[in-house]
Amino acid sequence: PKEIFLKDYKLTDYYFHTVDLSFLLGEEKTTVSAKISVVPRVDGVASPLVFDGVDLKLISVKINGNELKEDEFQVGPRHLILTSPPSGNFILETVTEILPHKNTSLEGLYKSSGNFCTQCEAEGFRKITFYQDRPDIMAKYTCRIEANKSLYPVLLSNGNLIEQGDLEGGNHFALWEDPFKKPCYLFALVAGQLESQDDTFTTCSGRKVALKIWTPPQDLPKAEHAMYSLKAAMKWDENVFGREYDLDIFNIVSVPDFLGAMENKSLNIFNSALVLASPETATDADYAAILGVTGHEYFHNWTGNRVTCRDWFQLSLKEGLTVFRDQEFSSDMGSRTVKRIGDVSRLRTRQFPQDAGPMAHSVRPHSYIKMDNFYTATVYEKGAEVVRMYKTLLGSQGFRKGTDLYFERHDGQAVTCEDFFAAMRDANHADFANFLLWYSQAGTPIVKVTSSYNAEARTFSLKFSQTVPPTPGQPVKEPMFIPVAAGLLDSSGKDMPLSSIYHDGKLESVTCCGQPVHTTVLRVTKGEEEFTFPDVPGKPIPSLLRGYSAPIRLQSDLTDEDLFFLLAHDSDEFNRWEAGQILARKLMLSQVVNFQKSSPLVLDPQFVHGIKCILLDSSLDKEFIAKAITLPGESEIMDMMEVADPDAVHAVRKFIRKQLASQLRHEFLNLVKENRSSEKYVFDHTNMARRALKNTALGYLASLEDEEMTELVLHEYKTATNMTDQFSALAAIAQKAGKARDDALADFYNQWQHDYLVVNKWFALQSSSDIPGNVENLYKLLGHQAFDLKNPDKVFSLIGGFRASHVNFHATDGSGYKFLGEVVLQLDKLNPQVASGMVTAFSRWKRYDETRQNLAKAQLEMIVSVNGLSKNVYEIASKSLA
Ligand code: HT7
Ligand code: ZN
Repeated sequence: PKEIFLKDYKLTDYYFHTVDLSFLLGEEKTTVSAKISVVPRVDGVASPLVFDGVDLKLISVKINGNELKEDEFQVGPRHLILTSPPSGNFILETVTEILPHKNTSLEGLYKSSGNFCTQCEAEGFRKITFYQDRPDIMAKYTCRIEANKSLYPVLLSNGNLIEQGDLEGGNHFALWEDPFKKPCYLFALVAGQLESQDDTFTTCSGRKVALKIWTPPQDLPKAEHAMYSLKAAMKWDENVFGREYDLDIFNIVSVPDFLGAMENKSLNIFNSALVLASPETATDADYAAILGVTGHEYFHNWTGNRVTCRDWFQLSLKEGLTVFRDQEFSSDMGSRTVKRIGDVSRLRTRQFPQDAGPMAHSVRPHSYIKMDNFYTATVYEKGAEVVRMYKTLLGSQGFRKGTDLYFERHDGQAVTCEDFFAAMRDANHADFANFLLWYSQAGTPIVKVTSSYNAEARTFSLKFSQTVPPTPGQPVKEPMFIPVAAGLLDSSGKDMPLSSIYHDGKLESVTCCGQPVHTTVLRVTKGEEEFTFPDVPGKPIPSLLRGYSAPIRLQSDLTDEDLFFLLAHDSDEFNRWEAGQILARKLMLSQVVNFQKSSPLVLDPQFVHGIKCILLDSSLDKEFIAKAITLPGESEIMDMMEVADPDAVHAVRKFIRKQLASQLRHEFLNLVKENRSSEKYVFDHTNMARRALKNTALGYLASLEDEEMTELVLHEYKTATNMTDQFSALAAIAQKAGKARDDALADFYNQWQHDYLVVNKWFALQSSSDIPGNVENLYKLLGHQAFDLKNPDKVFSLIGGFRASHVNFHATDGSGYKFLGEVVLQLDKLNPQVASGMVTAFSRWKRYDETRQNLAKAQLEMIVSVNGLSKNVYEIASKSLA
């Protein structure tokens, strides 16, 4: 397959001014008529014009009203080429036929549970009609939809509804007009039996916007939280970024067969799991995801839609920025620290491994075979960290000046990451040194820092050295610009006031409005660099990388004693959590060594004491406590090992959890009792935090596996009044194989079998289970009546969930690898995007021992040898083998 390179970007010879689409939706086929006004970029030049088109049957093609003769165009499986178009502006009209009911790829126009819907990002529009399917072609659209009225009473597209009516033969039509020019990936159409929950939002300039959330009729009551989230997002974007909504209507449609959610102009389409919620059926995590994703898609209206990407290599321009915006939104709606902890954990578990593996790529990739494979944690999450670093360097006001300038300069344009960088720089007259390397260099920088205190000179120095590991195609790296937010704690745990710093032979002031600060941002830009704080009265404990100010791996010379001190005192709550995590990682790694030597495992009493202090500190936020007492995940520990050993890491994590539960049994029991839910479910931070703490404590207690605790967990399961508590209790019971587990899982399915979203949780809980030999159970679940390989959510739950159980997926008999290999091939025939998402689980096979390596490699080789494999799966599998 052909690889596409960023360096080969070229403007097209033609652009499009207006696009008028007309759809006749039928049960057997859909007819799409497109009328495009074409403008040559250079007048008088008449080079061939190439349109993308996949799985389209061309019925007719006309230029300026005249049917083209056979020698005036060529049509193939992926293109339509006008060989000698007119030299000036002209109107192209095509008629094509497509088969939405046969389209299982979930891109282009397809049917989702009986309703028509579209997904055009990244390159799905070419499955609808012939077009120059790339984001720098921006045009104004109208869309006429005609369909049977009783089967498809609701007909939606982008922009404003300007006409509708009934037609002969039971059909009806709707005509939509979008006044904003847009790239085709933002085109959307929905037709079906839907009802809407309606509300309004009055914008800051006093315009009333109609808000509609469309769902199948039975789901309508579950759209309330999504509506709340949408209104909150609209208000927040006005307050924080000064961005007002620009049309009179905003629609969200909830469909069950959809990959994630999509920001189509004024017609967002969401997977139902990201819209529907009720206290009985959705967990706090679901509620939080709905808030975040609703915000994310809405925020795209400015960051992505009004200002879009020049080409797909610039994806992070819209996605990194919009993830940053949704993270900030969720922070402002709940707890900033807890949100940051969650986001950093996600980065570490999802992005770091990618940055260290065969698919490592920069935030702006240099090449791709299939763009869909680059909707990655690197582009999204690391991209968001890059945006966050601008804010860290410029402060809130400087950052806002930068975004204001960005929107002012580029509204209505398709631009690049450099344009965003330039707006930030120019609005602040800032010196960003080599900051742009964050877009082009892959790999997670490793920063080492050592500290020294000179009592005589009263100075405290920090010496940094950085390296960026080699990644595929980038063997040698340059030093990056790393903002390190730092503070110094005195012996009582208070922040020392900071006024100046020696750096590069100069004394620089770090005051703010003439006042000393408690946190300053060190600009680390070289391979080796030193910063010295003057006038430090006693040896401080440094708190470094506060708030996780850069996406790096920091290795400091802090002792365990220093870390316990930070855990107890740091004014930066993120770093309090971080200190606990570093201690836990050290502890876990030391016990992994013991496990591998068959020596007894031991738990450091100081660690237990540190956890106990956190548990009993009533001044702390309860969700923060829940996070602080949660051990780093198995993948994080494996990531730090020379050769990843899933069995050892699993055994150690289990051992420490059980020890903590046993030694802090009394405290955990009290937490469960004190934090039980009342009847009414409330979605706010206080209540979510209470539930998080109770359920984390319950999970610990269940790990004891004694009769009393089994009784307790069963009691919590039976008396739960909301899904958060019920599912947490079920997960706690399911830790241990046996009758209690089997009965509870059967009971849960019986209760919820009518609700596919809850059943998906039930699948995920079982597939991600660490109980020995669980792969057998997976084969059974594949054949379960509620499972369907065509539905991506079910696949993510059952197959995606399985990858989370390291012990079972990496079983040394190869059964886990074999299972995944078989499923990937079946999936590839139905939906290559979903299949390639699953095959990534193999990509880090070289991190394991020889037995596992051979087994995983054999599956990858088997996959790439298959005839007719999709480009999506081929790209991941072949790069993994390289
Ligand atoms: N911008 C959207 C991307 C998206 C997507 C990409 C590939 C395949 C399916 C997809 N569904 C949605 C979603 C977002 O990040 O906002
Ligand atoms: Zn997005």
